[in-house]
Amino acid sequence: MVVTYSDRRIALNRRSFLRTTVLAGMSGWIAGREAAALAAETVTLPFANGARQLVKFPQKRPLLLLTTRPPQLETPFAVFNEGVFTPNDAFFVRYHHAQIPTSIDPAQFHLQLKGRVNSPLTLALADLKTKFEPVEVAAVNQCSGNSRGLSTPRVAGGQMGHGAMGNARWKGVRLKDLLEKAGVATGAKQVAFNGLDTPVNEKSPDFIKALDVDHALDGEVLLAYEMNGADLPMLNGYPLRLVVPGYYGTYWVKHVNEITVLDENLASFWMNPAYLIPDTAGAGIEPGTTPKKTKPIARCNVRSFITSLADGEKLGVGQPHPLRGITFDGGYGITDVVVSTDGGKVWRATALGKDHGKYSFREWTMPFTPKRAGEIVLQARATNRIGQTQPLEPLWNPAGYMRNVVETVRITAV
Ligand SMILES: Nc1nc2c(c(=O)[nH]1)N[C@H]1C(S)=C(S)[C@@H](COP(=O)(O)O)O[C@H]1N2
Ligand SMILES: [Mo]
Repeated sequence: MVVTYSDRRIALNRRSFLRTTVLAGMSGWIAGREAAALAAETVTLPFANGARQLVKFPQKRPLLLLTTRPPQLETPFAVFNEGVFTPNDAFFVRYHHAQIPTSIDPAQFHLQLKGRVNSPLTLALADLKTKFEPVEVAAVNQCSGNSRGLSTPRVAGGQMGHGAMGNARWKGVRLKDLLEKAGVATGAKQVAFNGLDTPVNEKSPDFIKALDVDHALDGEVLLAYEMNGADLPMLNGYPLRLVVPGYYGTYWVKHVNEITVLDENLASFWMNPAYLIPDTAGAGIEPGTTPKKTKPIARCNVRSFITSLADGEKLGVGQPHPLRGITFDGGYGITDVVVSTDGGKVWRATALGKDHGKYSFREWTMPFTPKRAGEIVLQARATNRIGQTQPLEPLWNPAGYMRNVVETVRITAV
């Protein structure tokens, strides 16, 4: 019998109230027969070398394994059909460095706010939860490289399908409130965020990201300690993470324990040269070339997905199947999703579901009944409030960032 990690975790949690044990067994978790048994279940993503084991990590259900150290896990796409909020145990995981915290005592954790401020602060987790107004926002966290595996020509980097995104209700405190308490010095330019994870050697650059001061003070950026009504899972940044609504996941620093106000732009590998996109419409350039001019990646572009059907599924002719999916953008708000069931000739309106806020996934639905037997090519295309939509042909860039082409699902009516 396979003893999964969760069994051990439950046993540990009974003994200890503290969070300190949560990832304690991680070092030995995938060994011998367990690994073989777990490897039996795989998902195959639609590109070469797309087979992924479904592997269970602490506080997670089995997710698609990209790398083990650091854990990089993708959400099985079917999860997105279950609702617009991604359950914590299904939420994707992304790290750059293998030395990640596996045990944090919330009573010992402190956040430091320093640099170009009038009075530096050191705050305990309890201070954050009791001394500042709690706020909650529904927002999508999407990796810049979500769907990168589908780039043609292929590009280097984590070969992900569409599962490096998720939507949650994030609860925490406004970054603005903390910065105002400390008092930002005049002339400050950026605010830098560092978390508890570190590279395995001192030559690799620590993962530090920064936001412009105006952005940091806009009242929307949060330091979140809860996700969907529960503590953040360890792998999603326990006990505190940055939430930057509308912006790609790279800015959503996990395990944040150090905030530094700077009077210049942060010189960090992870700001430049990493995470730069071509400074062109849609961040696309001629496939195989190098961009002439770049800029830091910022807001998510418009996307929509069909979630109720997957490639290769069969529907009965004359059998109604309500089509369903999700849509989102970088915070302007989706106004419209149209769907084609004939490979892009005719596009029909869909109904948008409940609006959970302009940063959330939103459901769309459309009644559909296959009329005759044969292949059916399904596509969804969203438009946002400022008229941005999804390209019909994929845009390409060297890092495979910001894919948002209209995706295609091919099914068969029988
Ligand atoms: N401390 C820390 N925070 C981080 C990262 C990291 O490597 N270290 N990766 C970032 C990237 S690239 C993404 S896409 C998101 C992913 O968030 P998740 O792991 O909670 O899904 O975390 C961001 N925050
Ligand atoms: Mo990412």
